[in-house]
Amino acid sequence: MRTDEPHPIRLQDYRPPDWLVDTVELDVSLDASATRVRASLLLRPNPKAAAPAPLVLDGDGLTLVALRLDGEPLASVHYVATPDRLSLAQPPQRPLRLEIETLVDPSANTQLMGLYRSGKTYCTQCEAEGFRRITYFPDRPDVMAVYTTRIEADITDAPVLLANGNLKEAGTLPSGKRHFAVWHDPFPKPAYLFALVGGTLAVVEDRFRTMSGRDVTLRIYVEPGKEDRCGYAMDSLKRAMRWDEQAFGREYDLDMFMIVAVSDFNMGAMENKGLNIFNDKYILASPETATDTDYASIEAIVAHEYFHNWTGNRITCRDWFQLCLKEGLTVFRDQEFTSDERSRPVERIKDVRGLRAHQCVEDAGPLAHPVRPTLYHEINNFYTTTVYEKGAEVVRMLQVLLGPQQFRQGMDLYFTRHDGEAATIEQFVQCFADAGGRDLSQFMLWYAQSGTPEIVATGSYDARAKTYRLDLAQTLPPTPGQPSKEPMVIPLVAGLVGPDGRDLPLQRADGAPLERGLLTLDRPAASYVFTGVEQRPVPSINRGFSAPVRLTVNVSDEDLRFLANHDSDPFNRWQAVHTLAMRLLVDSTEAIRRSEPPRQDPALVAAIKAVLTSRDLEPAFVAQVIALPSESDIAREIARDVNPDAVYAARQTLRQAIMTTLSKTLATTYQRLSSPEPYSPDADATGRRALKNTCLDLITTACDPSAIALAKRQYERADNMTDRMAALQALTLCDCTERTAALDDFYRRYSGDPLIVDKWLSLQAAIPEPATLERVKALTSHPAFSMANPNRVRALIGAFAMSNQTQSNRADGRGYDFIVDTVLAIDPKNPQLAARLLSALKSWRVLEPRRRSLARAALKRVAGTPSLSRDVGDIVQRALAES
Ligand code: 0A1
Ligand code: ZN
Repeated sequence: MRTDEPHPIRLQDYRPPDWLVDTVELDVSLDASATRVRASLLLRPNPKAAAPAPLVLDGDGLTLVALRLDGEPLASVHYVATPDRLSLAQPPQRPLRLEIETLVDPSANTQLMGLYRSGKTYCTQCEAEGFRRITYFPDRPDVMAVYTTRIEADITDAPVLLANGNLKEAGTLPSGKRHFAVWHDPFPKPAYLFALVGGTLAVVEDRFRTMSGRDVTLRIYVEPGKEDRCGYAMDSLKRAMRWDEQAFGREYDLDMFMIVAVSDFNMGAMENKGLNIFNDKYILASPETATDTDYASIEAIVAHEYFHNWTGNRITCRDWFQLCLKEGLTVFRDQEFTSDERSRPVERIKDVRGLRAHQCVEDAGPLAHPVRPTLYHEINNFYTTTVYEKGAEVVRMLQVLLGPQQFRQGMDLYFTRHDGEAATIEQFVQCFADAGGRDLSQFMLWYAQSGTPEIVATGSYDARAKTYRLDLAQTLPPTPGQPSKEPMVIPLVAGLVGPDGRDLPLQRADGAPLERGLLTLDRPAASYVFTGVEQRPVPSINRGFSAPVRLTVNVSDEDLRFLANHDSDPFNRWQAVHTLAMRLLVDSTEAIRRSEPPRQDPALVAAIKAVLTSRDLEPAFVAQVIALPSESDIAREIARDVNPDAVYAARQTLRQAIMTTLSKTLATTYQRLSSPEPYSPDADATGRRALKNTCLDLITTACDPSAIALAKRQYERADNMTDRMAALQALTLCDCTERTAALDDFYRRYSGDPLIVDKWLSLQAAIPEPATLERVKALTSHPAFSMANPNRVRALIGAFAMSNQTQSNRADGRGYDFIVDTVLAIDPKNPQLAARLLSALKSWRVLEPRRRSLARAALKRVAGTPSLSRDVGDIVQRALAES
């Protein structure tokens, strides 16, 4: 493990590299346990660095076999090679060629970083610091080189040989047993975008004509036999390519774009230049094997990786602190793509729900960090929802502030000004400052200050003066390392909704209209007065979630119900119902803890009924409205002294009230949406299924026999995985014989398909019953489970830790013990996976005292374990730190 490196790494210590690499020629001879890698690097001193400098190359667990300088073997007095570093103390200060031979063992690589095997396939993962596990190299993103890769392998072992760029040459060696392929990527790139693949793979091919009329070959490589499950990924890729041309003027730049799907992968996918490597979960889909959610993820992730070609690859990051430069921006772009392909309001609601469920929780806990961190111990731990999703929100705010046209001009400027460079956030934001002719220095605080800003909005109507006054105040809570903060620039899109449901014109005191309804709060507090307001309006603030803040407005429940019916902004229409439900659920949770009866709110149920029966709303939107705040949403709102059992009980009470009061409406909606049409993954059909299955979920709340029969019927008759899974999920939430039968049947049907077995594991891990812990433990010995496969671990143990609030937070602490035992078992093999699992415990401080101390004890046990990986060590240190 890499323990001897100097840590932490700080942004302020950034220095340009001493040496640059112009070209890399790699010759990789694949072998299961002894792959020989010959790297020939053309290096030169960096004119921007202080010369003369030693030459220090990064390594990670490497064995040096041979070293030559300018064609001559280098005597051992001239260099020092350790597994982690190759250094030449006094290299000649001129361009030089270094030839390095290393031996690596892909079969022994359980970290899934560098060159490893997924099944029998050889593949690589180099982001962030995996290339140094293949050869010695200045493994930092500001060293960009042109790569030529020759791969050699046994023909039977690896008939397909792929690397970045275009295929230059291929052939069989004289023995007839081995063959080779040479790939050349003309675009200079950082080492983290390098990839190669070798194996027995089937290919699905298509074509795309770019806007300038060039033909690009598109290939998706999968395990043989799975070719018929690549159609949706290919279709998504072509739509993403077209969209990037239309929305951003960005064209693909190589003759070939390849995707390889593998079964063992630490993350979702990787944007290696011209050769994306994917977790097969995000490629393979057919109506019988994938749910609507799977289809949507495939579309979003294929697009995300493709969009990286411009935001990440052509323009990369100067250093890893700038990770959000590529990730926040690319998430913003994939969210925009999905909004254009599907329903914009529904996507916004889903994205914000995700942001609140994950990012706001991270921002409120011990792992909070700025969108651009300034210090890290282990960069792998910064592929976070803050860098990705909050990073996307920050880009979105630039768009809100500048308006769509100037925003696009800023993006164009960024692409022309920085193409081929390794850039910084300052350079990115400067493009928008230049395009918009404005000073964005205060805006930079969004990158530097962690924590979710809290906004209090107080509105008051003066009937005599016909004015409406809005007082806004912002505070930013302290976060680790940041006890006090500066006021931020907060773009709040607002409207005043008149009694007839229409927006009133927003006229400032000086008579000027408020452009785009945008209030920009850039001080601790500000007041806005609107004139000519004839009747008392209801304020609708932060429309479309224009700023990622926590907003409290002094509106009554009655006003919220009015907004739920009338707000012209669909996001705030959804938000109004969500806020009403949240108010009730928080009150009820507190009542239950005091052993009092939970509060009932017939008016909320009536508001839900109004949405359910409204004919002008799209089903996907209605599904979002009736999907109540989750248990973790409620816990986040309560924020301290949380008892997950009380939260669960409060939520169940509201579900029961909806189920009993609206049983007819739910049943008719369910029936109306049960369509005999063949399955299609398009947005409309997906929305109808989402609403139907949300109704089913409510109908089965009390597990009464007729509801169970309905779920059972849906399970048996389903012609697609979405409906079958939804029915199985409803059944798993009821302790009944039908549940056991359906779970057994599901396994029998799909035991040969690991991605479907994952669904079976996740459903069982999420059952909110005390027996679940033993069930999950037993499943770890099931033949279908493997601790070595990240998808299996996330499906079973990740689902237990992250989506089962009552059982992972059992009052006896055994949930924490189990999670921690698993983390410690996985850590020696796959530290990244272990660290991610451990971060499920990050919110331990919000729990009620008993659970809090049990969770702390479990974390302390991790902290006290010798030889932790840097990944797990870093998470546990931060999780326990007193801030
Ligand atoms: N850049 C990828 C995410 C990614 C990061 C690290 C990985 O290695 C374990 C793999 C993928 C993305 O944003 O899609
Ligand atoms: Zn990405």
